[in-house]
Amino acid sequence: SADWDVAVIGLGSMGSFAFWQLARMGIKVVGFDRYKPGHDHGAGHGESRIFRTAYGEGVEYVPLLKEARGLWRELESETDTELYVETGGTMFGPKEDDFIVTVQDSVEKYHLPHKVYEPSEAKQIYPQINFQDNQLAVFEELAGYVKPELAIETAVKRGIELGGTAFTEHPVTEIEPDTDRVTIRCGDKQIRVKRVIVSAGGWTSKLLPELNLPLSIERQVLVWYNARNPELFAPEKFPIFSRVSKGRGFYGFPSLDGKTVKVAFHHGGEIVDHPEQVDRIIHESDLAPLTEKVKKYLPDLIPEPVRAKTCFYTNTPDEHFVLGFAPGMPNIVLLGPMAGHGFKFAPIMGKIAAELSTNQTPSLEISMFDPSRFKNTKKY
Ligand code: PYC
Repeated sequence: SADWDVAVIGLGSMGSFAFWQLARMGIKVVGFDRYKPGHDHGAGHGESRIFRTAYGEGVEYVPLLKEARGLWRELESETDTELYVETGGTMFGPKEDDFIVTVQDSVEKYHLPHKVYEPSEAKQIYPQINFQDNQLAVFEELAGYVKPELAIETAVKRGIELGGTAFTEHPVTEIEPDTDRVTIRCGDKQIRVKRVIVSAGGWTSKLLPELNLPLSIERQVLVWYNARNPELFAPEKFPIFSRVSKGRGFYGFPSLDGKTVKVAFHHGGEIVDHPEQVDRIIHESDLAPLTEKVKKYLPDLIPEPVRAKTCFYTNTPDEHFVLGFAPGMPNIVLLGPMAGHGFKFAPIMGKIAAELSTNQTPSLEISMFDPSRFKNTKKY
């Protein structure tokens, strides 16, 4: 017999939500994390994460996002905790950019509340952003930010309240599937379960090296700048934004503390093999290029960084997520990695992983995330 029905390995951005969903379904669930949920060693920290539904990464993501938005609200109301603040969002970049074109396709196909502006009109609405002449701006209403550390802690806590067991600061060292059960080793603990959800982010390849997943870990740096007039950047007045460009995007948030504004580059970071190799020291070379972007696009910020933190993405070659049964391992569900744009989806991804691990049909279409699509792809 199995001690628990389902084990979730990694109670971070995705696993915390799978843990909550399983406990909510009345499943005997056990979760493990090498750190304390809400920690800053992985990819689930930084105080704010973007939520948006007009999705430049693919129109197929929109139904998942609509469902995710509802589930964010459900966790909030179950726990009486504010986790998602809807500020609206603006995506802007060259008119012909694929991302901007797909953002427009998604708002049209799914009738998402939005407006499309030329730069001069956009500047009148958000004078805090210096939109450039060749750019188009799409404003969407169903966008804002979520609070990553608080969300992870809240999902785990709620899962425990609903009957889940969590072993935190317990690194799992081995996952061994046999015909109808999976053995998990963690220090001197050894447990057997029916199904395992691996939501270990950057640690996935270390836990399941035999899958040879072509993942790469990319260092990112989050930087906070003081606003000259913080009122202008209050969440009621300033949206999340994403300046889209090929290669290296630039994004930011309203002020959460009434003083500073967080901005960062999207991609363009150093690639390493393992999360522990991510350089957590901040260098002048991390800050200077971002400060140039601040000067160009956000002239109301004082262009001197006041705080910075590192983080990382675990990328896939096609930049789409991983969600589905591990190839050749019918008792193991891979929940991620999420290729640097997954946090907003955590509640729906967690729910679908919970469904897969309990033999239910996934509530939404996920075939584009099938882990077996990398069969013939080498690590890059
Ligand atoms: O999905 O908008 C996003 C995002 C920004 C930085 C990382 N992901």
